[in-house]
Amino acid sequence: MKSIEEKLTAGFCILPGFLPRAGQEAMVGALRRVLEAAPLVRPITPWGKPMSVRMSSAGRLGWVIDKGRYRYADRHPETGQPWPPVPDEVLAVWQAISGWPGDPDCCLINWYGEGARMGLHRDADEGQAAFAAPVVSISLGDPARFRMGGAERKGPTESIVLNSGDVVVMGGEARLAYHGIDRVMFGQDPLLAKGGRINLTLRVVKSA
Ligand code: MD6
Ligand code: FE
Repeated sequence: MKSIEEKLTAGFCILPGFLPRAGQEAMVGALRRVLEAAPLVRPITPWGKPMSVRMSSAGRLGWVIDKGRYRYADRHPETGQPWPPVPDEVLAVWQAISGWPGDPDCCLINWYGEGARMGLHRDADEGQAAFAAPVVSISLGDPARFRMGGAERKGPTESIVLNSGDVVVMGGEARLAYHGIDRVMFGQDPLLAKGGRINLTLRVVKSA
């Protein structure tokens, strides 16, 4: 049987268990400090519905939904403060995997509670010049069913489970592929004190 990488798009890669448990715990500690300065918010979609996922960011830019528009902003929408720096533990993963000479501009932090999901989407707000860089994503906490597609929204998809410590890379042809989270298996992994799942996506941004 062909692997999901062969069937779908070149440049999509999963590194299962890339982060050992101690590294996951250290990362959660660093993220807790980031979220004290830049609290999670529940963005309202352009269709007026609150997302089920709660979001914040670290780095030069954060991804926000502002008056119904997706954009990168240099300040937190509620505190008005610049985003905290990306923790060193997170930068180390980017530096080990991305093959990109610089650091990411944005570390989007998504927190999934019980019942949260993320519809099929592309990460496409970073500007044409940024698409040469991969997106690197880190999963922490409860497992989730990740859906991976290709260049077309209506094209074939396949799903896989992402566990705590898994790292996903979407580069090359997969950089603009459709993907989403079908569901989170809430309460299965004790990494996060309140349960749930954190996903970090590290991106280079050239548009803002
Ligand atoms: C998630 N991940 O795992 C959502 N985007 O919760 C993403 O949206 C994502 O894993 C771009 C590249 C890798 C990803
Ligand atoms: Fe994404």
